[in-house]
Amino acid sequence: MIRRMISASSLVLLASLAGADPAQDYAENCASCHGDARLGGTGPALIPETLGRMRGPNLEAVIAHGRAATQMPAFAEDLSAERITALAEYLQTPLDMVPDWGVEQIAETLWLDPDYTPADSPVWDSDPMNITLVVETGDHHVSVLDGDTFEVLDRFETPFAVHGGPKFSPDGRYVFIMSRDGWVQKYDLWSLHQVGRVRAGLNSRNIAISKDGLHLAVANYLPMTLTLLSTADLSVEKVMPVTSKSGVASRVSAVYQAPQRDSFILALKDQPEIWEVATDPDADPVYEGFIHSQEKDMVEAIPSSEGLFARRRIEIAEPLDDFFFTDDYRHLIGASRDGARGVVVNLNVGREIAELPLPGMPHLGSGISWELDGRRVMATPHLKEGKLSIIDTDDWSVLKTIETEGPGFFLRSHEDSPYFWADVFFGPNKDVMHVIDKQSLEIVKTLRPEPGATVAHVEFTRDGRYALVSVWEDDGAVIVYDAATLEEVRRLPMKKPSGKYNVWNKITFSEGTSH
Ligand code: DHE
Repeated sequence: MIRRMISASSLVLLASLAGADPAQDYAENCASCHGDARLGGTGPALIPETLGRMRGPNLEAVIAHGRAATQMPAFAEDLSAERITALAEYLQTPLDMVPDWGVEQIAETLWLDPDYTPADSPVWDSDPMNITLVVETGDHHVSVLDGDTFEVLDRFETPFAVHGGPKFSPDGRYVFIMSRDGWVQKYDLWSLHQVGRVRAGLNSRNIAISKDGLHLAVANYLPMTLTLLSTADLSVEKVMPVTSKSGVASRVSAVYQAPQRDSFILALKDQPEIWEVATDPDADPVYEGFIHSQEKDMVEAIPSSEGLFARRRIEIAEPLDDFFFTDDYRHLIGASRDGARGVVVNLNVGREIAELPLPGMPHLGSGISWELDGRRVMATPHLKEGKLSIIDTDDWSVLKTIETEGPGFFLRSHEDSPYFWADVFFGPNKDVMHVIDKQSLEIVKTLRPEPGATVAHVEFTRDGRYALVSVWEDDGAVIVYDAATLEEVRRLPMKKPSGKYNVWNKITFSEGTSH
C-alpha cells in the first residue's frame, strides 16, 4: 500500500470549516458513478493519479457544466460555486491509501463459476457464426441472440458498466467482456454459461484478444498498467507498468489486436508513445513478410530473443486519445481529444508520416473503411460536430465532409451492404439515424424510429441482410431493419441496449465494424 502525507480527512475538516462538506457532496452526487472510494465505476477513478490533465479550474468547470461526449452531468444547479471548488480540491487530494493492483491482487479476485460445465457442442441449433450479443446497460446484462430468428437464447448478468466491444475467441465459442471497474468476464456461448471473472484493473478502458486467442490484454487507467491474462483460465500472465521512455507513468488510451502483425497495439494517454506488444513468440523479426521494400532499412524490429510480450516503443509528437488502423495495419490514424488534427503513424517505420485536418473531436475508434472508386477510404464521426469525415487512406486527404443532424458516436457497415449507418447521439436530434450511400456519399434515408428516444449503434447480421439498431432507453429495444429496403421488420424489447456484436463480423474483422 502507498501511504500518503496529506489525508483526505484533514481536507474534509478544513472544507467543512469553510461551510462545504466535499466528502458528503461526493457521497451524494458522485459515488454512484465513480465508486465509494473514488476508484471508479461507470465513471473514471477520481484521484490525482488519473485526473492527469484535469487540474485546477478545468476540473471545476467539468463538475459545474458536465463533460461533452460522456455521461458526466452538470452540477451547477445543485451545488454552489464554493461547494464545487471544495469538491474539486477534494478530488485532487491523494487517497490515504491506493491499493496496489499487481499480479497477486489480481489473482486473488479470480472466481471460476463452480456451476460451469463445458458443453461438448452448442446447446442450441442456431448458426454459431451468426450469434449476436446485445449489451444491455440498463440492468447490466447481455442478451445472446440467434442472428437468424432473433430469438433470445440466454440473458446473463455482466459486471457493472460494461464498456467497449466484447472480444470473441477466434473460433467464436468464448466471449470476454470488460467493465469500466476492471472486471473481465469469460462466457461460453456453446454452454450458455459464465466461466468466471477476474478484476484485471481498478479502472479499465478496453480489452483485446491475441490472434491465436491465447492472451487477453486489458488496458488500464488505474493502475497505469497493461494486464495480460491467459484466456484459458483468466490467470495473470504479466502486468506491464505503462511508463514512457522518459520514465513517466501513463494511462492507456486503448489496446487493439493487429492481426497481420500478430501483436497488440496500444497508445499512451498521457505520454507521446505508441506501444506494440508481440503476441507471437517465434516471430523473427515480427514484421518480416509484410513490410514494404522501401521501409525495410527503417524498421526497428523486436529482437526475437525478447519473445512473447516483447515491447516496441514508437515515439510521437502528442499523446493519442483515440485511434484507428488501416486494413493492413501498416498505419494508425490517431487524434488527441483536445486537438483539431489527426496524425498518421506508419507503424512499420515507427514515425508520423502525415497530418489530417480533423476538428470537432473525431471519434476514430468507431471508424470504418471500404473501397470507393478503387481507393480505400475511411469514415469517422465527430463527437462535437454534426459531421462525418471521409478520408482517402492513399493520400490522407479529406474527400468529403458529410453534414448530419448532430454529433454522433458510432458508424457501422457490412461488406454486402451499399450503405453505412451513422447515429446522432447528442443534441435535439439524438433520435436520428442516417443511412448513407458508400459510393455517392449522400444520405439516402434519415430514420427516426422512436421520436425523442436516443437511437444509436448498429450491427449487421453475418450476411449483411439485417441491421440491428439500439433504442438507448431504459425501456428500450433493438430494432431489426431490412438492410436493403430500410424497413423495420422486428422490435425486441431490451433494457437500455448499447453495443451489439455479431460473432462472424467480429472474428473476421469485417471492414464495416470497429476493431
Ligand atoms: Fe466508448 C467503444 C472510448 C464514452 C459506448 N469507447 C469504445 C472504445 C474506446 C472508447 C477507446 C473502443 C474499445 C473497444 O471496443 O475495444 N468511450 C470512449 C471515450 O473516450 C468516451 C468518449 C469517454 C469515456 O467515458 O470513456 C466514451 N462510450 C462512451 C459512452 O458514453 C458510451 C456511449 C456509453 C458507455 O457505455 O459508457 C460508450 N464505447 C461504447 C460502446 C463501444 C465503445 C458501445 C463499442 C463499440 C463497438 O461497436 O465496438
